[in-house]
Amino acid sequence: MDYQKYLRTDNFPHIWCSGCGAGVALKAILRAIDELEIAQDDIAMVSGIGCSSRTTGYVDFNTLHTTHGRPLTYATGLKMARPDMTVIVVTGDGDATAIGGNHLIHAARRNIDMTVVLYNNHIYGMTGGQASPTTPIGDIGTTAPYGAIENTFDISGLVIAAGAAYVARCTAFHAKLLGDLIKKGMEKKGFSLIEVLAPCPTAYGKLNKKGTGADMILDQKETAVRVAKAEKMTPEELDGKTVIGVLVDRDIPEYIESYNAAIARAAQ
Ligand SMILES: Cc1ncc(C[n+]2csc(CCOP(=O)(O)OP(=O)(O)O)c2C)c(N)n1
Ligand code: SF4
Repeated sequence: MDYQKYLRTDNFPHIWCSGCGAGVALKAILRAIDELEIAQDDIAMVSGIGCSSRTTGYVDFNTLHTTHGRPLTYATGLKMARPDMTVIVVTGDGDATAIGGNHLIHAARRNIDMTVVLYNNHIYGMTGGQASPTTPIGDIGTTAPYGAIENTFDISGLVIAAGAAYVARCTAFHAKLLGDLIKKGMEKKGFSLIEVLAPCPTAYGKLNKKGTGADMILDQKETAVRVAKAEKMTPEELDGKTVIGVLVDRDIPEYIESYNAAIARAAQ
C-alpha cells in the first residue's frame, strides 16, 4: 500500500515520541481509507488539541486542527453542511472526555454520521502528564502525584450508553485488527467510535514506571481479550483485562436523515 500519498511529509519530522501509539493508529486509519477506496478530497479529518490531535497535520485530506475539546462541534457543523463528506475525528482521552466530554456524549446521542478514532493513552501527553478521566485510580499524573483518586470513564461504555451506532475498542499491539475495526466504523451509517489504547511512554509510562514503548505494547498483548472470549469469562476473570473488538453495532436512526425528514415535514 502506498502510504506516502496520504502523508504531508513536508510537515515532518512529526512530534510523536519513539514508542508512542499515535503512529500505529494513524497507519490503521490510512489502511482503512485505502481499502475503502475513498478519494482523499472526499475526506474531512477533524482534530482537537493534543499529541493525538496532531494527526491532522500529517495527512493530505481536508483537515481541521481545531481547539481543545471541540473537534466534534466542528465536525458536526461540517457534516451538516457537507453530508457528502466522509468525516473522521481524531482525538485524545483528555480532548474527548475531559474538556470535550459534553460534546462526546451528545454527538453519540444524536448518532450523527461520522467516525471518531480516540487515542486513549490514560493521560494528557502533550502538556506533560496531567491526570485525565481515564487515568487509573492509584496511577501517577503530574496533577495526581500521590495517585489518581477519581473513578475513570470506560470511554467505550460511555459512548454506547449515550447511543452510538458502532463502538469498538482495540490496542496499538493489535494493529491489523485496529485497521479492520476502523474500516467497519467508517462503513457504518451513524456515529461510530473506535477507542485505541495507545501507549504514551514519555508521560504516562515514565510517571508510572511502565518501561519503554515496546514494554507497554507487549503488555497490551498480554492483557487483551477478544469480545467472543470475554463473553464466556466471569467479572473476576476479566479484572485487569482489556476487551477488544466490536462492542456494539446497531442500526438506529441517523441524525442528518432525521433532520432532513423534519425539514420535509415542516415544508408540508
Ligand atoms: C482550552 C484549552 N485548555 C487547555 C489546553 C492545554 N492542553 C493542550 S493539549 C491538552 C491535553 C491533551 O490531552 P489528550 O487529549 O489526552 O491528548 P494527548 O496529548 O494525550 O494525545 C491540554 C490540557 C488547551 N490547548 N486549550
Ligand atoms: S508525550 Fe506521549 S502521547 Fe505525546 S507523543 Fe510522546 S509518547 Fe505520544
